[in-house]
This record gives sequence, C-alpha cells and structure tokens, in this order.
Amino acid sequence: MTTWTPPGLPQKARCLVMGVVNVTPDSFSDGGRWFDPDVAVRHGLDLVEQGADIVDVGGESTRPGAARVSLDEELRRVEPVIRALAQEGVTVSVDTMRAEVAEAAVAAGAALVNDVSGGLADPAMPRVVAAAGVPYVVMHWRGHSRDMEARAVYADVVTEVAEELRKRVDSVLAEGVSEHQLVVDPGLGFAKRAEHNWSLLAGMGTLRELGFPIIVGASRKRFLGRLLAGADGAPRPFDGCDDATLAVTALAAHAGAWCVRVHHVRPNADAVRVAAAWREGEGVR
Ligand code: PMM
Repeated sequence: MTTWTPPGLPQKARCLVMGVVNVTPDSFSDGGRWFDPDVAVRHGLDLVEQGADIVDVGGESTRPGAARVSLDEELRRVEPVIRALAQEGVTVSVDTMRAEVAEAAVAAGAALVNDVSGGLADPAMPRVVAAAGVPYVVMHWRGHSRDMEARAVYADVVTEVAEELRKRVDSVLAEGVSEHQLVVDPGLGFAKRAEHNWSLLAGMGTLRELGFPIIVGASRKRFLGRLLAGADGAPRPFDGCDDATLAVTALAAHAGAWCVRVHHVRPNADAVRVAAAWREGEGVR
C-alpha cells in the first residue's frame, strides 16, 4: 500500500483530511456560503480547528452543467483567501484547472495544486507545476462540466479510469513533473454515474496499483443522495448526505485512501482515525 506523502504536506500515519472552501456563488453543496473572502478565510481556519490537514480553496464550480468563470474572476476569488490562510500557517491547496491561477496561488502560499482536469484543461499546467515543485493532484476527467454527463460511458469503469489516469500521469511526467509530486484521484461524479462511482470506490485496489497516493472526493455528491432517495424516488438533498459521506470516508481510508476531500470536517477527521486504528489492529500499515 502507498504510505508516503508528497514532500511539503503533513506527514501522518493515517488518511489525511482535506477540508473544502468553495469561494463560489454556485457550488453544488455549499455555493454562496463562503463567497465573501473574510468569511471564506474564517471558514478555512474553522476547518483546521475541526481537524483538516489541508484546506482546498476553489473559485470555480465544477458541478454538473456549470459554466466556466473568467480567469480574472477566479483569481480575484481565490488569491486573497489562499494568501491569508497560508499566512496563518494553514497547508492550502488550490482547486483550479488554470495554470495561471495555480502559479498565482503557489506564489500566494499554496502548497498543493488540485487540478480536476489532470492537466487536460490547460496544457500549460504541468509545466507550471513542474517549475513550482509542489504536489499535484491529477484527477480523472473527460471534459468540462457542461457536457460531462454525456461522457459517462464505460465498459469496465475501473480498468478504463486506471488506464486513463496512467496516461495522464505519463504525460505530466514527460512535461517535467516529478513522481514524488503526484497524487491521483478517480474523480467521483466527473463523467461518472452512480454505479461508476461505487465501482471505483470498491476498485481502489486497482487504482493503488498505479503506485501513487489516492485522494477520494465523495463528500455530499449526488450519488449519495440517489442512494438515500426517499420512497418517492426523490434524491436526498446534499445536506442530508453527511452521514453517508462519513461511511465512505471510513471505508475508503480503510481501503488505503491517502486523503479524503470533505465539506464537514470534524466527523470525517474522527473517521480517518478509526480507520487507522482498525488497520493497525489488522497489522496493515
Ligand atoms: N470534487 C469537486 C471539486 N474538486 N477535487 C478533487 N481532487 N476531487 C474531487 O472529487 C473534487 C475536487 C466537486 O465537489 P464540490 O463542488 O462539492 O466541492
């Protein structure tokens, strides 16, 4: 199992917890709540208080169907929040598909670049990340949010996602990114239907064979709402999905996830400790 953590990030003998701060008016589960920079910074500090090891700051919603924001607007949203959190000693990651935003974010103190497109949306991204030398999350992605649902077609989702991630990894390595910078992510909900997400979670062993730490982002996603649908078939709203998120966190951490990306940090921070103790009890480290 992968036990190493890229240099520059907290080194813990358990799955890490990444808390989410979406500085957006329209993100799926928390759109608008942290749109004001001061409120976003306070929220980031609260997440650290609750046990977040990393705070992920994003300025562009990636919910299905979302339109893109401009570069200037994205920078305006994330830069001050990243700078303020980094000044407080927080390990900050920037959730962006744009090389220019990643570069500005690292200059403002971000310690990790979280690119949901895995370098596909902006060809300049791998070179920027290579030059910055910071850890880099390469997520599985098949296209922008506006039309990603049409791309959710797989014969064998686990094999195909692992192969597509391997290609992305090879491509960013060829652009100068080092192996030690890399983290991979199956991209739950990104060009994936509910059954694809469940197969990927259950297939983490195959993804681990890629040899890189794995981050899992299941928090409050629609496949959980669908699972918990009421008798009328209506999906449960995202704010009723935190307990299911917690169950995924415990199972994913036990299965060897390196990090979970979550909105409601405190119980997830407990869950990763339970999973670590469980693994230790099994003699698996
Ligand atoms: N999901 C969202 C945004 N960023 N980053 C990574 N690495 N993995 C994810 O699964 C992921 C992400 C969308 O979720 P949100 O809008 O609820 O934050």
